[in-house]
Amino acid sequence: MSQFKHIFSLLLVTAFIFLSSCKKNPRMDLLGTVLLPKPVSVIASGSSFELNNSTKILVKAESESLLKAGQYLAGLLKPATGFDFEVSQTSEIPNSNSIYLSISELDSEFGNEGYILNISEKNVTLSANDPAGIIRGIQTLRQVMPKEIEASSKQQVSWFMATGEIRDYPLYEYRGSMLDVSRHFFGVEDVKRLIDLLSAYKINVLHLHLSDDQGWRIEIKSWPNLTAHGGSTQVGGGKGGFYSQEEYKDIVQYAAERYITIIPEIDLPGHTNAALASYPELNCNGIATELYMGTSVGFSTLCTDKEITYEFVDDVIRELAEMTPGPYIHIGGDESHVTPLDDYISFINRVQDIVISHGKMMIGWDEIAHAALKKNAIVQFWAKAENAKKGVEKNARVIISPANRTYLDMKYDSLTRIGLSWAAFIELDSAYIWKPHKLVEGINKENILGIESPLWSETVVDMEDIEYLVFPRIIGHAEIGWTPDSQRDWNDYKSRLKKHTERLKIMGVNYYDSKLLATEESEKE
Ligand code: TNX
Repeated sequence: MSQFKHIFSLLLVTAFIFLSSCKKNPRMDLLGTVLLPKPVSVIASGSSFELNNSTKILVKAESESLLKAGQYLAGLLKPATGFDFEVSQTSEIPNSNSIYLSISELDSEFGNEGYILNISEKNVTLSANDPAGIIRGIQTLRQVMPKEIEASSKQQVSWFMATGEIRDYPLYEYRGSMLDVSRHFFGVEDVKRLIDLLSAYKINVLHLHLSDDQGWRIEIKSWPNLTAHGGSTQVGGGKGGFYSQEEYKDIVQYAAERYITIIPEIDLPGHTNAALASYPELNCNGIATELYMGTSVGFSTLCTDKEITYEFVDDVIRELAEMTPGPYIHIGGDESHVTPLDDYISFINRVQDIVISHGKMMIGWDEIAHAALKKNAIVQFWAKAENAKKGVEKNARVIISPANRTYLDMKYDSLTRIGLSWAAFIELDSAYIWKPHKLVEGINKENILGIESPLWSETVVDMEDIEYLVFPRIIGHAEIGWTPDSQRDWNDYKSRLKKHTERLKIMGVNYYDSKLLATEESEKE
């Protein structure tokens, strides 16, 4: 009898071990996970993977940038999980409890930024043709995790994520935002925070509007008074500021680690009062102007028939090009209302040659389409469709930034506490429901480099203001730039965005709480 008892308890123990070893992960649905921008394809497999304190981040050996991507991921996951991830290179494909990053040969449609994210009960694998795709896929992985992952301190949460496979790549190669640091100046930390927030939505360009009538914001060693004097104030008379070359390089590097290209803009030949106030010789009458702290535009111009003007432009663009690894320099070109058109055209033609001589591609606001555009010139459509069309006729590619859809400084509605409204009120639906290739007849998908959302800062004074105008509108623009049109739908986007605001709260983003996202009575639980 006692022998029988013994066998029985042995059986019990075995059964217990067996059962606990196949403890099922909770069932979860990847298709129900909110992803912004929406990926090209999602297949759900109905189970879950649990990230825990023995999960490893492994990267395929051979690539330094892949190791960096792994460290970037560990840095994102650490604050909320408290896990000290081991990030290491491996030459074997791991099979359990790891997040494995690898460069593999994916089909050509994945390009540089596409990725495949596969989540099984045992493992997560992320593969791409290029580290840029790994960084984009990491943003998706973040959104597959519980929203608490965005917290800056340790959370008591089980880190389960739904299993399945996401295959994804962008619609447009250029998905940008712009920050005007001239009208009001924003320091390096603010710019880095913005870069981090933009990177979460797979935005890959940050255009910095570095000079305007109200302030010159980038150190140019050969013309030091530009910042010493021209950077000393801002709209409303505050103390202004500027980036030293070291600080600018630091921003460029920080952005590059997130595979974001910085595009520096020096606005020419108009919007140049800060330069004209700093150097009398740049004025036709040889007399320096006064610093300007107002907001109206279109009154200033460089003296287009003085040779020193071109020496100045050459020095500025050379120094900028030297510290800008990205392929573009933006030369402004907008609203030069006091430059006669013929002078404007010959000026832009010369500046274009200067940009090319420093190995960069020229971007300009749509007015530059009046000039003799050369190969690789890019026209940024903000105001006049006929200019953008003229650019396309001259074989330029177009960045789509129509003021009435993409200008982040436009108020949401008449009650918005900051912002302008000259182009439109832009509520979340108006920011989302449009297609770049349907805006202007004759400007088709192949003419479009991508889309960009500028934030002009006449009324924007601090990071809270920036976040209020940028979020959540830019998430819609990010989706327009990334997701195939056939997969975009306002109601679907709206319901994803509504859920996503819980995540924005944890990220500490001061987003605009639009009434369009308010929960209707019938939807309340
Ligand atoms: C127009 S857009 C401008 C900017 C202003 C902005 C305000 C463009 C190329 N020029 O100088 O800041 O409107 O919305």
